[in-house]
Amino acid sequence: MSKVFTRDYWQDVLSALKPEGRHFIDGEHRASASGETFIRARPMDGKPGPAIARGNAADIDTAVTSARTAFESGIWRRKEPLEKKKIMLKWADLIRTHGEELAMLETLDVGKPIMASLNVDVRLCADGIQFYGEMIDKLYDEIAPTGPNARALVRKVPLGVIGVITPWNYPMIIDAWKLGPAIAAGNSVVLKPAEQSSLTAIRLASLAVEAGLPAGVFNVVAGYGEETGKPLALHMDVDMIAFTGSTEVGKLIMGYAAQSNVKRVALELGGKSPLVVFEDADLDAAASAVAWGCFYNSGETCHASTRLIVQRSVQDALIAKIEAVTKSDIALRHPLDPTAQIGALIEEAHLEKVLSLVAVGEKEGARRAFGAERVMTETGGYYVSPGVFVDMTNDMSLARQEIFGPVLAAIAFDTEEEALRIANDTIYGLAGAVFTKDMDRAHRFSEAIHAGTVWINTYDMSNFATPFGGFKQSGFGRDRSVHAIDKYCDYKTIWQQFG
Ligand code: TXE
Repeated sequence: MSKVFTRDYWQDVLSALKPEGRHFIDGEHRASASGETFIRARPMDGKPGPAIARGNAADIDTAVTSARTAFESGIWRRKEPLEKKKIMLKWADLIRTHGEELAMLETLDVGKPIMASLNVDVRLCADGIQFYGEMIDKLYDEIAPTGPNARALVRKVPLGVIGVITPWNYPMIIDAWKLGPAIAAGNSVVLKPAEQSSLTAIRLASLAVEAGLPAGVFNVVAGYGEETGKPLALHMDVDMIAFTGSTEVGKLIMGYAAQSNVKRVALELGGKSPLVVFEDADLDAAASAVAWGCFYNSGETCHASTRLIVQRSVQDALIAKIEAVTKSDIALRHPLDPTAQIGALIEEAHLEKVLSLVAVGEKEGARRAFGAERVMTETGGYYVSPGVFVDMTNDMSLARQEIFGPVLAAIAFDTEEEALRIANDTIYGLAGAVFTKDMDRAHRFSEAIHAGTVWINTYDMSNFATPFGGFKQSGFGRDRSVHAIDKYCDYKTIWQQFG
């Protein structure tokens, strides 16, 4: 019989939870060298969360030394590929077995609905570790063409120590996107989770060791960006930083890499993705895609479809359908309510940022069609209802700035050229979509939108086989797919001469 998840059930899981907030370094939990911790308000109700170790440069240094020692010893990278694969697959299984616990830790930190944490975040995290685990014994090196008296091996070798800095919106999924390929390639990792969401990263590390990953291969140092992320990115013994976060901090990371040891950098940054709807489109399908594409995870999604670019003749009809879908399908409720489709925003400061951007938008002349208001104040926590603004032009701040909340900017167009110009008029290039029944136009458009992913007549469909990442100021380097492994490796030529 399948389990019935009720709010009481999840409340019991939460009551029994004992979150571990210490770093995970060299195979064990450790307090900060300074002894300091910090506490955040829980997004779901504003009550104090668990104490988290407050890392600094000393903790980063210890973790990097542990990662370097593990790498140089060869204890992981020189292991038989089949053995490494078994460990990664066991790790993925342990993530699934501890799914409810991990889901609750994620919901506690982030405020997203518990059923989404369980069915989406935990599942995709485990699938990601499994995907890269399965690749380990299928990676071949190359032999380059040479003359008859030579043999040139082109080996793909791990880089060494990878620093991973992650955001708070999808902590477990983004961790897996980076840990999977980095560790499968034979590297050691020091992960610095966002200060808002440390708990699942710390638990993933202890589960990795339980699965058999040698101590030091995967370390987690919790803490603030300036205090832990910066020393990690400036560290002279870190070979690469894989970062997901804001474009602003992404630029700092490039600077730190240049100021220190020319470490490599891969950046997955912000977005302001266009979703273009032509008048011949299936408006019901488009309305559903727009609403889910923009409002899922309360809009705290880098590739959210935040700019609706809609042909003027169908604008009113489409907005009415988006409102209907949003109100009937996208239930905003307490995150422990199993019927919740969206929950709280990450923290009070972020809620205020979202509401102040909305206020600026209204001052600039954007008209609220519905929503985008603070709600559920009686529960405590930080809740904003999904909302849509119309009468907009693409130069208004609601259309240009990443809001990272459930706020859609709708901009009308008359011609295909105008739609394309508006779609590409952004500093970002993470994702985009076009809705039309004219397949010639769909393909023309999908080629012309400058973005790492373009969907036709759908939004946010993906799997592990497809690369994810951005053009322009959305960054560079791709997560997911077999190609993600390449950025954690370097080519090494070994030329052997005969006779
Ligand atoms: O991101 P930050 P924040 C966007 C989104 C959001 C805004 C701010 O618009 O509203 O960014 O979010 C670490 N050196 N995205 O402030 O600051 C930090 O501790 C080294 C889009 O949370 O970029 C965290 O681990 N590290 C995005 C990580 O960087 C530093 C997801 C991201 O934090 C650092 C998140 C420093 N000087 C926010 N300063 C996406 N692409 O999905 C901070 N960090």
